[in-house]
Amino acid sequence: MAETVALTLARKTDAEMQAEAQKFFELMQARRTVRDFSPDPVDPEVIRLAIRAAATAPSGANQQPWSFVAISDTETKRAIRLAAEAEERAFYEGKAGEEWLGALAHLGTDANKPFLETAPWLIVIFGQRWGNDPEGRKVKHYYVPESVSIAIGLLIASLHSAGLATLTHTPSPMGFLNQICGRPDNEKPFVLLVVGHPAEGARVPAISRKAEEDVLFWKTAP
Ligand code: IYR
Repeated sequence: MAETVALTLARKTDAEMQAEAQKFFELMQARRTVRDFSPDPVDPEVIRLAIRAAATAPSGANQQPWSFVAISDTETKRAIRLAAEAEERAFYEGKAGEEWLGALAHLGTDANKPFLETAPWLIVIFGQRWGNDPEGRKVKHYYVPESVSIAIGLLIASLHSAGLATLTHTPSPMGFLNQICGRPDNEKPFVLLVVGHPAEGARVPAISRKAEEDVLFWKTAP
């Protein structure tokens, strides 16, 4: 038998649940992806706590197949910017193709990524394709993309709840991040998360969220 411990989770009333869910929805619906960051510093303790929250995510076989690299060092941010902009130039100058560039056009993005140096923090989230047991033998990891993506969702939610802006940046390919961050080959970069306060007067694209009936489908008793 697997070892168990008591679960501590207080039951809420319907009214409490609805109030909490409403509050969380209102918090999350105010989140926007930001590309215009203030250089103002952010306390590393906030970054640490957000990563601790992210690392509570459910994961395949509870293997917790992630690592987080939190970067505020100017030199490292510069190296990441240079490598990312090189990939982005290749993307915007041909690799993307007309259709992809068309889908992106409303965001107004281009190959310049000054925020990689301006923002006080970059967090690179790596997924561990496999692990090592205490004897150094390879251990297969399960559901790595799902697990890491859930952790990234929690990380973004935590940073947003702390009042910080984030940008999920994914230059492609991102292999340069292993080298710059000093992470081993079994780890794959999933997202380069840019974190900080928005620049004063920052603006974001006018977007809308899909209507509820286009994303939520009930199958309830008639
Ligand atoms: N990585 C590029 C392009 C890009 C792609 C998608 I899909 C986006 O939602 C946004 C940008 C860039 O960062 O500019």
